Amino acid sequence: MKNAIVTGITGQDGAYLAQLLLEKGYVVHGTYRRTSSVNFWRIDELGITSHPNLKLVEYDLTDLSASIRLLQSTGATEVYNLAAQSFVGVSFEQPITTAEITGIGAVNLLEAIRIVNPKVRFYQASTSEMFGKVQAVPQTETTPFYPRSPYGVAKLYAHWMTVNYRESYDIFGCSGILFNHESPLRGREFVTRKISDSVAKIKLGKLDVLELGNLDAKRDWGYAKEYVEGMWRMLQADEPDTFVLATNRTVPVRDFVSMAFKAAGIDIAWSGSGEAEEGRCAKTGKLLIGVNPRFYRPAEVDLLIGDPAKAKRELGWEPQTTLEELCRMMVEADLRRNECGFSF
Ligand code: NDP
Ligand code: GDR
Repeated sequence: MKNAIVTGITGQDGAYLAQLLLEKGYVVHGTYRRTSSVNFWRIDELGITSHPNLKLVEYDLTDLSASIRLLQSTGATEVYNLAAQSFVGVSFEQPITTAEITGIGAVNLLEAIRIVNPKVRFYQASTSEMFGKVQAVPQTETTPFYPRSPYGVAKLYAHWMTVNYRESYDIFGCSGILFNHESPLRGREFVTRKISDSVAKIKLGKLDVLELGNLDAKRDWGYAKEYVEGMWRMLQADEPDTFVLATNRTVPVRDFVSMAFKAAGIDIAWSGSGEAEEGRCAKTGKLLIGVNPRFYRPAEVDLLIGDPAKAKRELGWEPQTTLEELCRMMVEADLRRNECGFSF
């Protein structure tokens, strides 16, 4: 039986990846942090929390000794490192914690692999945030990096350490440079889910106005469930490598907002610009969207669009779900949840 570790099982990708691996017959050791109130709502929603092959393990990525014991006690042959302080906005407020978890944390696992069993295959959750102030359009595996946040810098360190362990110690380390991927399981601090949840609340009369930051930022948004399949394929390849997973379509935040309201049957009319921009219901004129500079970042990533050609060619991976379908799926899920008082 195949035996894998998934760090960050309480997160969006960890939940979907655990589900995929269980479906493929793996024993999955899913790690979660010890907190005063552990939160398994995602794996609960996917119905896998009590799966006999899912073993939940308390673990903190910043602890090297815990990383070594995790490798020893599970005997896993594949490690998917999805755990991170993953919110870009918070990384400006907590740059050192972000470096310790998101950067050094990955090296703790790489060291544990080197010490316990160098044959273990390792997936590092790298990110399009490493491209930051983009040096080429679209971005590929060879586009130069220029991160624009403490998060992006920490991820770039972890990315290069993965490449370095591959080249220095022959460790099967793959780096997946994944562009934004969303789903109904996305955290509510991220913009797409903040939007889908707020649209549902406005539709149900539970919220008046959705406040956002930079509406001009453009992102290449895909469906998370499809992206975890790409992670798995990377670790099944003959050779370890670096791959971009993306949709090759970029859309401004503003258009995603319009799309989400449309999915709830509301057309938006936009006016103004910058901090004075607003969106109103095209039919009633009611104010629904405003800009609050509180949500601006000290440095922004303006435009991301990835070219997943290498993943298609070498892994047979390509995205299937359109952004319109994804957005509708998220709004419908949040309408259902808000109708019954769900709060995550
Ligand atoms: P989430 O924020 O939803 O999940 C992050 C996970 O990491 C949570 O389970 C969290 O646990 C865990 N974690 C945080 N700190 C620690 C720690 N010190 N020790 C152990 N676990 C910890 O992220 P996603 O699922 O969206 O993303 C998965 C990975 O992919 C992340 O590394 C992210 O940076 C990266 N990525 C994500 C992209 C996306 O668009 N979603 C794109 C590119 C990369 P807890 O619940 O306790 O907080
Ligand atoms: P991102 O995702 O920073 O790309 O990182 P996020 O959804 O937080 O922001 C996307 C863009 O939307 C703009 N924005 C807002 N963002 C948030 N969160 N809240 C707002 O109110 C708001 N208004 C506008 C942001 O400025 C930004 O330009 C995500 C994370 O999952 C990372 O872990 C991952 O590596 C990258 O995607 C790829």
